[in-house]
Amino acid sequence: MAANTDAPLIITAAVVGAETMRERTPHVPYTPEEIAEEAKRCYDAGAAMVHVHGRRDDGTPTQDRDTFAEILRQIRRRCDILVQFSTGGAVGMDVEERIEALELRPDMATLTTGTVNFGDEVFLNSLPMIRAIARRLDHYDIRPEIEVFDTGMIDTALRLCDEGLLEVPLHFDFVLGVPGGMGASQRNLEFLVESIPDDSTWSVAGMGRHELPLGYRAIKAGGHVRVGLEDNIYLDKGVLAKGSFELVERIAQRAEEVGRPLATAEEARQILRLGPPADPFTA
Ligand code: KMH
Ligand code: ZN
Repeated sequence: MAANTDAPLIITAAVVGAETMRERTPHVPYTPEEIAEEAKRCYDAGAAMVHVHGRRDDGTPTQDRDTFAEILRQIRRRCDILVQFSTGGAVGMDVEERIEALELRPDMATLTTGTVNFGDEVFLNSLPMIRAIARRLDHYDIRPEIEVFDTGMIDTALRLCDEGLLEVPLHFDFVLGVPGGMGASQRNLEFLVESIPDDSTWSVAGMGRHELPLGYRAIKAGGHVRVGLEDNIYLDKGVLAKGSFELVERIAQRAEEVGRPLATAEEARQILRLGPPADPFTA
């Protein structure tokens, strides 16, 4: 893996997700205030971006526009962390539901370029669905983060570039260790990094116990890192993280140990080639 360990490290905090429930950890935020408070703690710990899903007060996942508007407003009140909306939502949601909040023009949004088994369920992303999401992202001028759960999703993203629906250079996030998706080995990560065009940027999101080791690998390999309770609820074996911020702190600490500086939100905006902030709640 080509390594540029001088380049600032972007830490993305995946603070909520659609699957982690309070029954598993009491520390997962549900309400917009709770999500924004957690985003602020992660920002203070060194995160430059927060990956956002919506929840109702009882914790059930929602991609409701008004919920996302409130989350965005609450985050903007607290700090200038970059805000990335999920367009994956939860399994079973239809495309329109998944992307209705994009009209709020977050800094970035995800785009999963393929279908993957997701535990006992299926995270469905047919080509027409992917194209519809890509068109909506383009309509609002929102840069995608390509979520890669398996190798073919890179090929599909490049196919969409050929079709003119996506533009190189791309930013990829390798989501490794979902049951049904690509395994969370270092070998797989190396293969994926070698499989993307040279001018791409990338991050890794390891599931469960793989989160921190793969994050450490990415720090040394010149990539970026996503951590948080969406992907992993443990700080150490049997020790629940008290919030995503503790996982961000671990990554920040390791980056310091190996001399990799942390990206500020503004530096992350440059590295990820994002446009200026465009949402209605930007001061
Ligand atoms: N909740 C997963 C089914 C994304 O945020 O873009 C999909 C997901 C991907 O989390
Ligand atoms: Zn997500």
